[in-house]
Amino acid sequence: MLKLYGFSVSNYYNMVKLALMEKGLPFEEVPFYAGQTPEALAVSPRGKVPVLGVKQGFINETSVILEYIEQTQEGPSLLPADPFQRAQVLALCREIELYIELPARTCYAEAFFGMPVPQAIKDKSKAELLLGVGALGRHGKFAPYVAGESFTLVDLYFMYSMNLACGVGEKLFGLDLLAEMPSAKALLETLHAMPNAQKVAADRDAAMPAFMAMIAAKK
Ligand SMILES: N[C@@H](CCC(=O)N[C@@H](CS)C(=O)NCC(=O)O)C(=O)O
Repeated sequence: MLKLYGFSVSNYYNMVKLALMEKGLPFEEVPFYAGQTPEALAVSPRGKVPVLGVKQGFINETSVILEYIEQTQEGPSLLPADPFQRAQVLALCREIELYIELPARTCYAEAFFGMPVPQAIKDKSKAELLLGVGALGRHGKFAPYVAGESFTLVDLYFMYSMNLACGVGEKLFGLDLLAEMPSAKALLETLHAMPNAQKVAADRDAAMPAFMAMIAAKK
């Protein structure tokens, strides 16, 4: 059986978890906080989660895990068969990760964990986020899903990166990043209301107190 290593508070972990659930695949969750110990690095070369355990070994990096699952497992496809449409979905995933998730992530410490982030980093994050959201507005279709008619891998990136980026925008910059994208905003709500997404959120909420205690202990 597939093993999903990571923790329920991780947004990247939750992208893979929801993909597995939407495809109706059995999997085992293995609690794993990663980090820089030799044991963790033997599972995840950069000490990040998630990691997928398969019979031959470990697969890291969310985008690679998601494509591996698509290529090897049963269940509804989360990538278009047409190569051009598939490229659009994969480009959108990359754009969300590089231009929304990563700039927002530089501010998670202050936005979500009360740990101040230097102003220069916040300024850079804000500028990059605005450019990233602009790109998503130009490339995304939101009709009704990010890439068009079907739920695809980019909806996972959108759900779990955009919600945190919106949190950063609101808490640190007083900005509604989706103010000019009403259909994107509506989609975000619809996606998070999906039954499996609700289960993922319930697991995240249950795991949050222990995670916050771990962060507080590290402060
Ligand atoms: N590029 C990685 C990023 C994964 C990532 O940043 N995961 C976070 C949790 S959401 C993590 O492992 N953080 C622990 C750390 O950086 O030490 C991927 O796509 O899987």
